[in-house]
Amino acid sequence: MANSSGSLYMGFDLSTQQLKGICVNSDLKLHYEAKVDFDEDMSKYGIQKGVLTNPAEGEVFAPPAMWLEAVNLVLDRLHDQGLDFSKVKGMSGAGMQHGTVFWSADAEHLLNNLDSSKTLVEQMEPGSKGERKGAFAHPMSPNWQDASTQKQCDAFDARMGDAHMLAEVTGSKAHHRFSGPQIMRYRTKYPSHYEQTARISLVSSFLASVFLGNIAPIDISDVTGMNLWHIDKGAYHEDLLELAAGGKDKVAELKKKLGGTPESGGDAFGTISKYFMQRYGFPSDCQIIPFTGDNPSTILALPLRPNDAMVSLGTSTTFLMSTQTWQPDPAYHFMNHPTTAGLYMFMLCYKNGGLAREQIRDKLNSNGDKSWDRFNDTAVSTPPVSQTSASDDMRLGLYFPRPEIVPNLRDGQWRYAYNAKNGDLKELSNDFTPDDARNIVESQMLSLRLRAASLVRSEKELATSKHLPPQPRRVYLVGGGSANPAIAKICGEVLGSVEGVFKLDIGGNACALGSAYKAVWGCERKQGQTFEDLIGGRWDEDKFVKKVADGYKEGVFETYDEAVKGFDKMEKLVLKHEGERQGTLTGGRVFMPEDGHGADSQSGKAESAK
Ligand code: XUL
Repeated sequence: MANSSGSLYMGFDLSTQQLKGICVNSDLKLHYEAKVDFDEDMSKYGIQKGVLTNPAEGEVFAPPAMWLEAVNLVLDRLHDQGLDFSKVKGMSGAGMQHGTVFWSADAEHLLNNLDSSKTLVEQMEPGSKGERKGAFAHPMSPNWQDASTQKQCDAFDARMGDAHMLAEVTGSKAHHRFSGPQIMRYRTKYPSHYEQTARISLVSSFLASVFLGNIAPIDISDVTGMNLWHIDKGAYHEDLLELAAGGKDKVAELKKKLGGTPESGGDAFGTISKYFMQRYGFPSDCQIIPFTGDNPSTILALPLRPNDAMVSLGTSTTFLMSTQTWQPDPAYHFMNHPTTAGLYMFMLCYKNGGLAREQIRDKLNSNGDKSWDRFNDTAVSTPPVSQTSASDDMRLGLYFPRPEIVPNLRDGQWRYAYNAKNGDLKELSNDFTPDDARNIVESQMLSLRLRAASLVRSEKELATSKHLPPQPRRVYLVGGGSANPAIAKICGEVLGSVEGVFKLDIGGNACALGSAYKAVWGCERKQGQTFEDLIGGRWDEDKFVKKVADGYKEGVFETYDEAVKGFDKMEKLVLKHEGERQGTLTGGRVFMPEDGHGADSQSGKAESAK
């Protein structure tokens, strides 16, 4: 299709706390953006930070009815800004990964026959006493922060042999939040609701379904966040389905509930439903391009090349790369790339991030001041790993205000001195010192460097044409912490990205932008044209990204090479000590709950200097 000027494309991001809607043109420029904040706008649902919880069972969930209400509201807000929906030729969207929505047998009919004079929620979740009516067989959607499925996770790992084998097959070991274990628990906790569930969507395909007016397929990338998809075969894994469904004879029924997953991330599911044409004036040919998970969508916010990395510095930390290398491991995730067959998305998801840095900032300020000035000044004036000379010990630490899963460790802080010459580790007093400002950022970046090491390759330094040690080509920062120059500087020094550290400077939010770009690609690509090619061709580097820090620095990078070894050793030692401690406390099996975590990619207040 030709690059039709005047066309607009929408992208949505349905995250834990907000629904964002944005609009770009064919040249990828941002024109409109609006959001609905659940705590602010939807407090009547009783949610906090977008969710409801049942701490006794580790459950975290949210009502899809609230999201329906948010869809109307975000479109109303875009309309109030002057968005002419009749120009919208296509849309795509993203949803927080892993969450499931359980549709009733009436859902499809309801979605198909909506009265445009009424809101979505009044027609699809009319409220019921006793028997459920409306579009949902179950009123809640388990959230990615849910931690109620340890038993089911054990069963999933065991079904393939162990966590390594499950990761080998599905790209990830069993995780509490992943949809397979969640569906298994739902079936046993709410058998009648499971029975009444005609279809199961992920959060992304739920949102796509609303716009499509039919239950939309789960997309090729988000399907790999379920622990159910055999990545190599490109199909659901029968044994894992059997486990989730509760028997061989139940597999076909679960398959039907899940529906098919098309191979292409770019072929439209269909056109927008009549409801949105009549109520908002969308054109009848507005294409619904597959909606995907928030992390896969985030990597589409720019033409990310192999060996480029994205680091999302929100409440949690996420590291994303697009790669051809298939190297699964229980410590991280491999997922199908959302647009390009043969590519994978490598993802590291930490639970800790912004909060850990804020704690150190608050210790440094000590007067309740929330400014980052002192933290930043201290961080950049402290030498790498607190070494004033190469013979000094390196100061390393772990800072986890919340239980972490990379590695699987309780909340707490640990500080060590590492002697790089003889490999000795000495535990330090666990009290705060100002060096922590640098050491905490180093700690977070060293963990990324350690785990991404085998995926990055050697780059040639442009100026000298010299081959450098393996490292990312570029690091792109997104999320609240990306506004902080000290974090960007240390990130560049530790990860050593040869071209430096960059920040998206296009406005909007990376995840919603990725979706809008996916819609542009889905609608305007020529036969066989890849996402990278189309978006790369329209990408205005000077306007869309800003270099915020240098990367590779000879000498510093090599110092961190030594530090990574010490960091790895320190983590293993702490894990061993904690294992022993737990063992003596419980007298038996060591169980470290894998609490919720992840990249609600744009969350976290901006860690700017002011
Ligand atoms: C990823 C994850 C989170 C959610 C919410 O595995 O659980 O990043 O996608 O953002």
